[in-house]
Amino acid sequence: MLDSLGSSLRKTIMKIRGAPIVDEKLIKELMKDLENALLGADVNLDLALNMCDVVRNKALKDNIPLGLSRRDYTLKVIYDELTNLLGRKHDPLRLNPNEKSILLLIGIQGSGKTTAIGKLANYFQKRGFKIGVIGGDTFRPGALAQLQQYLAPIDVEVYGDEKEKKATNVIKKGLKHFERKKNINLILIDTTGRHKEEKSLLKEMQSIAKVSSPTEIVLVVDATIGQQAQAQADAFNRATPLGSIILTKLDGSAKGGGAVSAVSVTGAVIRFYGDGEKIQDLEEFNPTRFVGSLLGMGDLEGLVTKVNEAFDEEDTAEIRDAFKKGKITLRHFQKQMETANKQSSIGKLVSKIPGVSSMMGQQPNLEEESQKGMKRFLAICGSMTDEELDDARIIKGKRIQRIARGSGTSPQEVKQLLKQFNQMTKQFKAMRKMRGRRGGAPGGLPPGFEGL
Ligand SMILES: Nc1nc2c(ncn2[C@@H]2O[C@H](COP(=O)(O)OP(=O)(O)O)[C@@H](O)[C@H]2O)c(=O)[nH]1
Ligand SMILES: [Mg+2]
Repeated sequence: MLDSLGSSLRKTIMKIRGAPIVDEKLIKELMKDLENALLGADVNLDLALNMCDVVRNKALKDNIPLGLSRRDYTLKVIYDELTNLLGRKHDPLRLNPNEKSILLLIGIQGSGKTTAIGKLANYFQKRGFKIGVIGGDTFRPGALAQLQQYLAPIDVEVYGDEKEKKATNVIKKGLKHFERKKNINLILIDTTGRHKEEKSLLKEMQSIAKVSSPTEIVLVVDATIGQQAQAQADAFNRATPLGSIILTKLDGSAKGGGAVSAVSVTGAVIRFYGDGEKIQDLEEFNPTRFVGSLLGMGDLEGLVTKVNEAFDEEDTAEIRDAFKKGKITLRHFQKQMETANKQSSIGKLVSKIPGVSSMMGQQPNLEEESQKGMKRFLAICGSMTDEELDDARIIKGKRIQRIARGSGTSPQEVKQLLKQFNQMTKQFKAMRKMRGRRGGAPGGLPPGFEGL
């Protein structure tokens, strides 16, 4: 899944980054791509269409936060909605090392229970737990040997009894065995799961849960079944409040996206996913990180944080209000520049995504220049008093000298900034008049103020 869904999503992202303009036509096209990518991964049709609708509406209709491009905003919306689709919240499995925790693994035959037992043992051993495993699969010949063999490299004790045919008996005995061992603080129980469907599986679960009082019951779901996982997850989720889910075989499955979204829609918690046959092939399921790795963007989490910072509704509203009243001050410009400053670091983050900078045909020198100008502007404003920021007209003579000294610039540079500011306010006033005449349609706004 990480390959097929990931690569089609990455293509979509590249398209956004590479397009000369992000307009309605492009967004429509992107939504078609997104839809195909999701359906190709066996995501349920309604879920996929709904997600595309949300992205389309947000990308086209939302007020783009001040200082952000529609491009970055659209990217963030896609990221958010994918995260929503694939997991909603991050809910890691936290076990108390001072208690004996018991995890009971259930799941249909071949779903990957025994493998998951080994992976969990390895995972928690690395985190300082002392683990005991109970081989509760009394049905499949050689099941105990498979368990012992898989666990051999990490030196974990496996309790089993080949002669005992009743699973609940083995489990009872195993629990007694580990009860005596004071240092063991995590017991993992493997089960048979010779079932092909949920009903009998849940019955078995109930009888084993009765004799083992597990801390958590973990349903192991094979992700290659795609959106069919929903029925299993749903029945399980309703049967036990102790439940969580491990999705296996996400490495080999083209339908993984369908499985993840189908489980997530039931509200069941996915704790881990398996992405290989080896004992270390277990990942904590963190939706944000998961989507990040799908999109092949390690930096995307950083991007989202930056975008969220830039999305300061209050500031936007305040500046919009000032603009309406024709009362733009240097302080508004300062805020605007601060936002733009944040945005340019977003641009930097985005450009770190492999291949993006060449597609955007970036000119590093130009960016550096504007960066310098922005820094200078912010330094000059930073040396002004509140009074000056609110009314630039009073900035003359000695004040100019003082501001230049305080900001490490020259009086010429301060004057230059004031001149620019005057020109801007004139432009604003002219625009307000035009806007009034045209009945509200905003004309072309000065750079950086498009979001107003
Ligand atoms: N590629 C891949 N194979 C897996 C994964 N988890 C389990 N398997 C394989 O799936 C098969 C069934 O696993 P097993 O643990 O015996 O399933 P059980 O019947 O539920 O105990 C084995 O061949 C495992 O190697 C996984 O995350 N990725
Ligand atoms: Mg097994």
